[in-house]
Amino acid sequence: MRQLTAARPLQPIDVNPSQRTAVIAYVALGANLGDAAQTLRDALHSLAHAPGLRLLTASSLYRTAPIDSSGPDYINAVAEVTTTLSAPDLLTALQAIENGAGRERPYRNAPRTLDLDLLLYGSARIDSPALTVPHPRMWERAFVLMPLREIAPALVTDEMLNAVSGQAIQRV
Ligand code: A4P
Ligand code: MG
Repeated sequence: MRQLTAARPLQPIDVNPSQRTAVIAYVALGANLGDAAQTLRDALHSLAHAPGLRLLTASSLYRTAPIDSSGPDYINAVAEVTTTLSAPDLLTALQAIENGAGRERPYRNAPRTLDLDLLLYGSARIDSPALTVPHPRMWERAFVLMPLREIAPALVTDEMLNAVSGQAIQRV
């Protein structure tokens, strides 16, 4: 039998993302420049086909008045995905889809061709410089809560919806 030689230092195991447990995540989609409805449909297609992501459900599209923002009305929606990506890698994937839609960032809350925000990542609470989950402003916004309630009713109570009932929103 072969003798064991001196132990080598342990190497970190490179976990293949495809072997990670899948997590359910919710993504908010918003746009108010160009053909916003078509951009959101294209973004849902991208979410369905990006590596490490599967689209489970998409809400209807909603026309919404800008909140703390300017320009034309927004089109908003929420998607439920399952992913084997870590939360930071999911954010990177979302930003790649935004960039593919010609997203520019002249200033915060500027009108945009496409914004993809990570609302929830399983039950994770994340507070890093680049990523805060749950999204800190999601509970203040009808353009998030209405589509989220449509696809995940257990996550949005009547009280939450009542709190944003003054915000203009209409299902497209
Ligand atoms: N970041 C931190 N946490 C997150 C997260 N959970 N998801 C960081 C996504 N990004 C997150 O985002 C700025 C930085 O936030 C990123 O670099 C990321 O590391 P951004 O998309 O480049 O800029 P932004 O969109 O101007 O900022 P943000 O925070 O997404 O804006 P908000 O607060 O989400 O507001 N009105 C209507 N009717 N519909 C809208 O969709 N959207 C906004 C954007 C304002 N008003 C709106 C709408
Ligand atoms: Mg954003």
